[in-house]
Amino acid sequence: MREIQVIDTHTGGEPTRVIIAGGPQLGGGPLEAQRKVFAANFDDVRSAVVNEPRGSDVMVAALLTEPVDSTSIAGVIFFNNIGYLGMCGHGTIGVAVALGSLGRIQAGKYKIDTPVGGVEFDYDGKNRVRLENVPAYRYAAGIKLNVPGIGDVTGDVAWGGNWFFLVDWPEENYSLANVPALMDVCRRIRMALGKAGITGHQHAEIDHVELFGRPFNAANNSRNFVLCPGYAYDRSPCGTGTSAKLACLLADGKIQPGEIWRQESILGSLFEGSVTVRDGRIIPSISGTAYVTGKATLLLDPADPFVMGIRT
Ligand code: PYC
Repeated sequence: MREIQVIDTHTGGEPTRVIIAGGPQLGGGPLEAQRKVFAANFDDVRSAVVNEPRGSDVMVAALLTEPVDSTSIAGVIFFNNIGYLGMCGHGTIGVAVALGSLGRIQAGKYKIDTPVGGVEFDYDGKNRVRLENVPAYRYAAGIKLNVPGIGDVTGDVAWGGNWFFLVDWPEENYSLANVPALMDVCRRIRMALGKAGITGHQHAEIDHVELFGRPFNAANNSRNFVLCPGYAYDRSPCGTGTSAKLACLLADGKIQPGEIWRQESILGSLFEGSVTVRDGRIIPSISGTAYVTGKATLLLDPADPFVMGIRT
C-alpha cells in the first residue's frame, strides 16, 4: 500500500493540499523541466491526490521539490483536477501556512521557485501571507468576442502567473445562489475564446476566465468570479487572477503603484493587492490568509479499482 502524507489548508475558502512526504521524485533542475517529468511519468499520482474519491474538482495541490535557486526553500508545482498550473496565489498562501504549522518555517521572508519563476513571500507566523508574484502584464486590451447565447463581450487578456480573460460585468448577480449562471457565462466565454483563436503570448491557451462586479462590502473595490481550467470555480479571489487584474488596472491608470486594491471573491473572502514597478516590470503583491483543515495519510491500495482517482 503506497502512502502519501498531506496537509490540507484553505485560503479564502479555496483548498490546497500540500504533499509533504511520499510524492514523486522529479530529479531536480529547472521547475518547468520538473513539471514536464511530473506530467510525463507521474500524472496518475496527480490524479490520485486531487481527484475523487480522495479529492474533488475544486482541489488544488502542491508538490514540494528541489529548488533551482539556492536562496529558495523549495520548488513548488501546483496541480489540479486536469493538469498543472504555472503559479497559484491561494496555493502559495496555503503552502506557507502548511509549512508554518509543521514548524518548517517561522515568521519571516522566504522564496519558492515555480515553473513560471521565483515567488517571495512574507509569513506572519500564523495565518497571514503576503506574496510577491512573478511579473504580471496585460497582453491585449478591449478584445471583442462574440459569445453564443450571450452576445458581444469585451475583455482583456492578461498574465498573472496563468493566462486570464478578464471581463467587467457589473450587472451580474455575484451570489453563491447564482453560481450555475456564472459558470455558464464563463464556460461560454472560454469556448468562444478557443473558437476565435484568441490566446496569450506564444499561442498560450487562456484557461482562466474572470468576471468582475460590484463588491458586497463597500470597503472593497470589486467582487469576482473565476473559472479555473478544470471547470471548477475559485472560492478565493484568485491570486494569479488578482495579479492579472492589477496589471490591467495599472495599464488603465485606475490604480497607482503602492495603492491597495481589495478584491472580494464570490464567497466574500478577501485578497489585498498592490503593485510595484521594478525595472519596467509590474510586480504584484497579494495578501491573504489560510487555515489548516487537516493532516492525513492518503492510502493508495493497488486492489482499489479507483486507486489513481476518477479522471473526468
Ligand atoms: O489563487 O492563483 C490562484 C489560483 C489559480 C487557480 C486557483 N487559484
